[in-house]
Amino acid sequence: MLFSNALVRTPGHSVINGIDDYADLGRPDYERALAQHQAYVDLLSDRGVAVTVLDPLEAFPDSCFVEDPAVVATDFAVITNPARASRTPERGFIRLALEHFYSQDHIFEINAPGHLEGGDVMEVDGTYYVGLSARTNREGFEQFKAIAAQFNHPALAVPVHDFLHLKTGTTYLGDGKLLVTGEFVNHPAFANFTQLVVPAEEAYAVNCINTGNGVIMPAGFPVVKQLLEDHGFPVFEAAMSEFEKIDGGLTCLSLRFTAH
Ligand code: CIR
Repeated sequence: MLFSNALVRTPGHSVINGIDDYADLGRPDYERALAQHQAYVDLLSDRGVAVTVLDPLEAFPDSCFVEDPAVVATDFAVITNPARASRTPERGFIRLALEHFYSQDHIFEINAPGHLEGGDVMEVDGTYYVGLSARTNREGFEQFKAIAAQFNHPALAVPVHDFLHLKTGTTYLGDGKLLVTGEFVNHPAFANFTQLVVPAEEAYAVNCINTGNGVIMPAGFPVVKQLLEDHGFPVFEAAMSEFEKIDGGLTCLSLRFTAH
């Protein structure tokens, strides 16, 4: 297994007011979002992951997307500085949760004028690719790079133009295999990877999680499902329609790490 633990946060009723900068699919249905979230937790648990479920935060509509206010590694955690004002306070709450898993001196912070969101951080075998996007600026990247360097992890910046986050357009499956779509197809930063190219009409499904015990992908994307199966990955599908409506992908709903 590639990680032993996952942290998730149950969506509150306020999830219906989540930020929607990209999708044009209407507002989420709360009850359906809750059911999809529970199914997501069950899928991770069934794959052998120990899932910690945090209480909803009604004041923060996007707080179920726990991937953004933190980056978690084996040896350290970084509390990020989400760029949108409605999300910035999530950092304090995620810190409280991570203090159960990391000692204080292994928890670092990104601070203004730096901004960084975890959706922009893709770890590839100890190297961090960090998207410079509408949510992550150069200063946030430089702060993150300095923290990662303390633990001998390199960090590389990758400009993101067409997606919310880096991982909205590419995710790493391990073993040199990268799912890519849109601007990341044949991108020079990823020249040394085996690229699994996701067609534009299934771009949402580029955001997958390899548990090491099967790949979890969004339900309803047959081309990507076949692509993953052709590369030897057992596939497990999660219904994500309500989170897709507010630009949330599969990885956004969890922080994944190996507790020690
Ligand atoms: C937002 O715009 O911040 C949320 N509605 C969606 C966050 C998605 N997070 C992610 O891709 N890591």
